[in-house]
Amino acid sequence: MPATAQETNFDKAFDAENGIIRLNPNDETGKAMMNTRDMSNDNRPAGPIDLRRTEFAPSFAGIPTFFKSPVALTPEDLRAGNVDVAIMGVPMDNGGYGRLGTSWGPQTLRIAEPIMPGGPVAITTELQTNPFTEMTVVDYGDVPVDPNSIEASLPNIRRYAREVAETGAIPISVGGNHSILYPLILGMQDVYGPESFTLVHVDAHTDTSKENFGHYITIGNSMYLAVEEGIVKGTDSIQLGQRSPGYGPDKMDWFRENKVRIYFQPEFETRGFKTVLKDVIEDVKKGPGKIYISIDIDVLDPAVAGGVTAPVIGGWSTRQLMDTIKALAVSADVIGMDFVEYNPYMDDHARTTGAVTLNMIRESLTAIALRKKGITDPFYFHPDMLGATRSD
Ligand SMILES: [Mn+2]
Repeated sequence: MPATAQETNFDKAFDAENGIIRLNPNDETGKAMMNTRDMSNDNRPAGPIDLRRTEFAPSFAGIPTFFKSPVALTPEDLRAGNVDVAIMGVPMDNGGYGRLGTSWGPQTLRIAEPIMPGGPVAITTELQTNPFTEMTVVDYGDVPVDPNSIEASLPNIRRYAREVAETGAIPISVGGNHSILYPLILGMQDVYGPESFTLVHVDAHTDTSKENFGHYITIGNSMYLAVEEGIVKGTDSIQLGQRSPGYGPDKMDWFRENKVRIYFQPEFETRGFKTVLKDVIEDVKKGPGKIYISIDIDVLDPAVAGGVTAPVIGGWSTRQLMDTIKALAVSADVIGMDFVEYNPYMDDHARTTGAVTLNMIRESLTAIALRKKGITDPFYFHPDMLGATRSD
């Protein structure tokens, strides 16, 4: 029997007049992809699972996890292991426009460590601190996302951020595109309350569009929503490194009206990087004392990190980004971080951007460990790095 007009998928899928994209909530393949599987028959005690066969293996060997960290799959694993930091992938792509490929970011970064010595045995030389012995760090696997829809992925991203934070662990989310910032900070709000933290957004783009192409949630509006929806105060919304085309006087009015603390790239160039960074730290210190840091890797210059969705000229050096991460993460209690927009399909054959991104995640782990040790100087280096080994 021929289907009537109302019964075709063509009619069911999209109601253009009302702007409604419909899904089938009963589709079993969708549930299998998005819902947590039943682990009751796994017969294992709760706690992190070490997948290493040997105490040390070079970066290219072994089962890939972030920094060869143990794996945790549930909040019970995090609690049983007293986990400090849970690194989780959020393999969300761009919803269909731009240079696609960020969904492969997390999996690629798990094997992006460039050289030995890698993994949990390595100390961060400049800071003489090993984050993997100072803290318990795990790979929390990936948040189940719907590759067809940013919108349909929002609840899982928010829930996973919340469930990690509820255990007291810090979620470090690895994108994936920047749309994930909105549900991630909603997860933080669920645990810590509205306007309870400073949000620092390091990015070539401002991500302050109201909407994009009729869609409420895209790669370009997390920072707009963070302020407009009262997740953070305007004065606790700090933006660093913005320079991409497309922001005219109307957007400047929005920054002024909402008292957003935005530091456009020309200010770094004019006043000097460290001078501006000192002001940023003063802003952070005026805030609630908790900080969420979102790093879009495209803040870096395309010459050093071109493997991103939307490269913008005139960007940061790796040194500037690592110093910024350290300054921020030792100046307040980090409640969450993300590293987004790494796109392995746009990377070079040496996977330079991937290695840079993974190194930056490592810098953030070390900075969090520094603060736990009581070091709060935003420009700290270990004295041995500043000539102390030469003194008699
Ligand atoms: Mn960006």
